[in-house]
Amino acid sequence: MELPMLTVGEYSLVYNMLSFCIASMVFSGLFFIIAKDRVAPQYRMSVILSTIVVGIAGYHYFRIFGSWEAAYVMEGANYVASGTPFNDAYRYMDWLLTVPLLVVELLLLCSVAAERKSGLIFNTVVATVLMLVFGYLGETSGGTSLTDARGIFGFLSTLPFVYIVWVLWNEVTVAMADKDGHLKILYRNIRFLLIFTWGYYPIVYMAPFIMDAAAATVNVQVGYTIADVAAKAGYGCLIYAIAKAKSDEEGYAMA
Ligand SMILES: *C/C=C(C)/C=C/C=C(C)/C=C/C1=C(C)CCCC1(C)C
Repeated sequence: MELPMLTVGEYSLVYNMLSFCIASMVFSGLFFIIAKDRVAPQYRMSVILSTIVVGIAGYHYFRIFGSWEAAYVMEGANYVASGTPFNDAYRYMDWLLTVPLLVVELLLLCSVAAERKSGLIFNTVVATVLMLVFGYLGETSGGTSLTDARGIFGFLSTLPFVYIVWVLWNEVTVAMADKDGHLKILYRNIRFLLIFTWGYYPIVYMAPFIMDAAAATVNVQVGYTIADVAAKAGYGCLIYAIAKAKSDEEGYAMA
């Protein structure tokens, strides 16, 4: 992908968002490690998976940040491509590891019956791989319209995406049906967080369809970064809150 010339403001916006994201991932991870023992042992795996997710993302954002710095140099009053390519693969490698883990940590808190659980995990994990492989092919195709490779792979990626969101929405809906009060509200919140954050990725992906190259580059980087903070660190906090509420309900007291 050709890197367009950016103004100092555009370049710095991406730079600062990447930096903000590293801090969010590292310190939410620290929080999850410290808070883990406050939930009952049977719910700890979800909090552990949250820690792993933000750890993997923190590492990749560190690499994306370095790649962004290396990909641009100042020329006059603007930033121009240095010749070192910007590595988009870090983002997709990150998602390939973290998206299945995010799916699993939520399913673990939904009390899915044991005989359905492994099948459901298998299907959703296969769907995430398909979603991301198609997404990567479109993202790196250099396409900018609905009818070229970006549009076509984006469409293919959306099919498994709809399946995953549908499964998670249904499982959370079933899990919250017999709950009330605080716990029900938390389940409802994570269902909304899921829809709004996951739904935001395909919208960001469409930026090159409607914007010039500089605006699209900035919107894609900033958009995915905001979505990742909400869908990993924010989601992890809600996962913790649900695990804690379930523990409290069952009378668990930290030793
Ligand atoms: C932590 C990272 C997360 C939760 C990433 C989620 C990514 C998606 C839901 C991406 C979806 C896409 C489409 C549905 C179509 C266009 C291509 C993608 C990969 C951006």
